[in-house]
Amino acid sequence: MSFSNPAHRIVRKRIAGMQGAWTKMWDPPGETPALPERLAPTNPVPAFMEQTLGQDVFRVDTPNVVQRRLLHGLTLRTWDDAKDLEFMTFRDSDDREGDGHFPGATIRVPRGAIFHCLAQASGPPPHTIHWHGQEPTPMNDGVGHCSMEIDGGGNGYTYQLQPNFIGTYFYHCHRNTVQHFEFGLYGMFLVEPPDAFEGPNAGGYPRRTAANLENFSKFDDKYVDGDATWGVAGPLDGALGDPDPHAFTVEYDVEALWVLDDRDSVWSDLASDAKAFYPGGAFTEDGHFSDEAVLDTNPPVAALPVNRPGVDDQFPKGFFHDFNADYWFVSGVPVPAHKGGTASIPSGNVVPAVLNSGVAGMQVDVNAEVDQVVLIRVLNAAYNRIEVTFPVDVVIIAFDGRALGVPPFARYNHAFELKAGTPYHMSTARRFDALIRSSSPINSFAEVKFFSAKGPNIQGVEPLLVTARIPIVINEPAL
Ligand SMILES: [Cu+2]
Repeated sequence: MSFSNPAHRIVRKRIAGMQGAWTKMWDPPGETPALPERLAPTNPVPAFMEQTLGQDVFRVDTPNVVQRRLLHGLTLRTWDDAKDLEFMTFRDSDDREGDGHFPGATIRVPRGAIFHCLAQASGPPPHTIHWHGQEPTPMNDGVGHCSMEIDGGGNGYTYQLQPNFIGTYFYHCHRNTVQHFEFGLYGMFLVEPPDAFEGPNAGGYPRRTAANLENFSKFDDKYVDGDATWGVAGPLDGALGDPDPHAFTVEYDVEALWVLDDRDSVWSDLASDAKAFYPGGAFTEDGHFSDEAVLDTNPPVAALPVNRPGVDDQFPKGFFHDFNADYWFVSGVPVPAHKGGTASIPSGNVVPAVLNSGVAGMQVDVNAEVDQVVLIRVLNAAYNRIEVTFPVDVVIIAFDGRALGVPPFARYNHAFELKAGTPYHMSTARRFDALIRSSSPINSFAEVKFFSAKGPNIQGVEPLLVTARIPIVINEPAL
């Protein structure tokens, strides 16, 4: 096949005259419209954070409302001191000190709360927040072009949804997703039992998550069974309207977050600005965006405002079809390996409470005690397919946010044991929740293999790019 063959050229359609079909892209509203379904928010977590962390750290501006500003640039030096990587991050306006983190702060919310998130942007380009795996109204779904996009001109948009399934989700900008998600504009969204932010353990552990462990007796003392028909919504004791908030949940002592990600540093070099691939302006020969006319190129390129969408657009040459990861991360912790290598992340990584909705002690690498229940939440945020292999038998209790064997999905699946050494395959954006409860000490590693997104090579082999090792240490209890 030859690209000089005219038959292989793809004709680009002009969109001049089609602005009506693209209104949300060109002129997104800056304010939250008056929606008939809008309810008063009931999320207790912002107030909990203010109370627990102190107003010097976290001060609520709008009661019961989570805030996210998109986007803040963050430059991080690579582990090998070879390059600066540009990240796109959220900032929480209520967080007095925070200035953007990779990945974004984890949002925890009790099941059933009316969740509001005020999302503010500083576009153009506009942004969205997509609540991956939640089921909001279309206006609140946060998919670019298909729902509200947030420009920088107004007061932002308040997303509304009610999370109804306890589990592991994430949120991300869904505008120019190949760039904005890939550059780090995402965070975890964890749905917890309705009473998760009440009582003495609200800011720590143990906590509970959804599971059906009726076939796994080693969790019997930590597990509350539920009604096979009613699930979490109905009566255990026969009293409709008085459901047990812990039906079909298990108590866990230790929580670890494995957000598995990769970066192509060439993308960072060539599209360091969110305006890359946004119409308007011009790109210099070295690929950098300029609001000014660029006169040193040959021929000179005038930077024009997009008064006539589809006519004035100027885009750089594309490269987002060609992803070549060269840096890898586990929940923001660099994997110190180059392509083809194997390396462990260090031990002792703990997520600060301000980045975990006020809950202190969430781990990355696992450090637990014998007989403790360890919950590992795994997200594949990489562009590539990955495989996760544990050094110990684990029980997979949930997949993509939905707990296996828990009504209303109980008839179609069940929690299952994944034997030590068995690779678990994941494609992009997928999640699973795994439980470990070991009766003997462990000092080992889980392995995460990152494979090329390009699929099998001509020999039929899918290239392995890098292997990350995550420490799993389970000790005898300290005396
Ligand atoms: Cu964005």
